Amino acid sequence: MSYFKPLARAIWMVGFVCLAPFALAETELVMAEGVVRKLDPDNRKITLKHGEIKNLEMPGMTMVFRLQDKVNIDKLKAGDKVLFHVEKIEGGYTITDLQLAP
Ligand SMILES: [Cu+2]
Repeated sequence: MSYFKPLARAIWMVGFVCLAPFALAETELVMAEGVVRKLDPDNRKITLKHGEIKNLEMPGMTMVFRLQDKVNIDKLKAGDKVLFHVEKIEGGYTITDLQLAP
């Protein structure tokens, strides 16, 4: 049964190499805190009073963000606390992930 060990190791290695990028992507998603000030669903925009955004080195302020198509704001209202991830896409600050703060 000694051939089992290298096989198990090989499977483990392949699994690690395949899953590592997903694990990295997960930890790289920096979430910032914000409070909804204004919603503009027609123009896919949202105004947030936000805390520090570490991945963009931006201090806290109130500003307008673009919303990526996949981000759903139907259930949001002014005053809601949210956690969100924002990236600079084509020169605009774009929210790519947003959820209600627990
Ligand atoms: Cu800002």
